[in-house]
Amino acid sequence: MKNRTFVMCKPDAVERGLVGEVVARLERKGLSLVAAELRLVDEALAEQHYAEHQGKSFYGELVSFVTRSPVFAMVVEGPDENTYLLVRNLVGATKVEDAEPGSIRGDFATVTTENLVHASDGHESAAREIALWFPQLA
Ligand code: FUP
Repeated sequence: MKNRTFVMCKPDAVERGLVGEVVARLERKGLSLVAAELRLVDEALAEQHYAEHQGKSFYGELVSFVTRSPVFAMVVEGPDENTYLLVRNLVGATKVEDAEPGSIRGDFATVTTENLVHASDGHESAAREIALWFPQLA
C-alpha cells in the first residue's frame, strides 16, 4: 500500500519524552497510525534496517545508537501515495544544520547522529521497512 510509510522515534526521542510530540505532529497533519510498538532493537534488526549504510564511517555508531534503548516504531497512513514525502517534510533534513525550524529535527535536534526520527525515503524503502518491522501488515 503506497499510502503507508514507516516512521520510528529513535532512542533519543523516547529518552527525551518526545514520542507524544512526534505522534501529535503526524496526527495534526492528518495522518493516522496503523500500527505502533515500543521495542528494544537487537543488532540483527538494526543491521537489516540500516543495510544501505553498511561500510560507511558512521555505521557502527548508528547501530549502537539505535540499539541502546527502546524505539517507538510506527506505520503511518495518509490519503495519498505522497504520505512518505509528507512525513519526510515534517521530519526535516538529515543534517541538523539544514533542518528548518518548524520541522521535528529543526525544532528539537542538535546533532545529526541523534536526529530523533527515522522516516522511509520512498515507496520501495517504505514497503521494505514495513515488512521488516511489522511483517503482519506486509
Ligand atoms: P534519513 O533518511 O534522513 O534518516 O538519513 P539517512 O538514511 O541518510 O541516514 C540515517 C542516519 O544515519 C541518520 F539519521 C543519522 C545517521 N547519519 C550520520 O550520523 N551521519 C551522516 O553523515 C549521515 C547519516
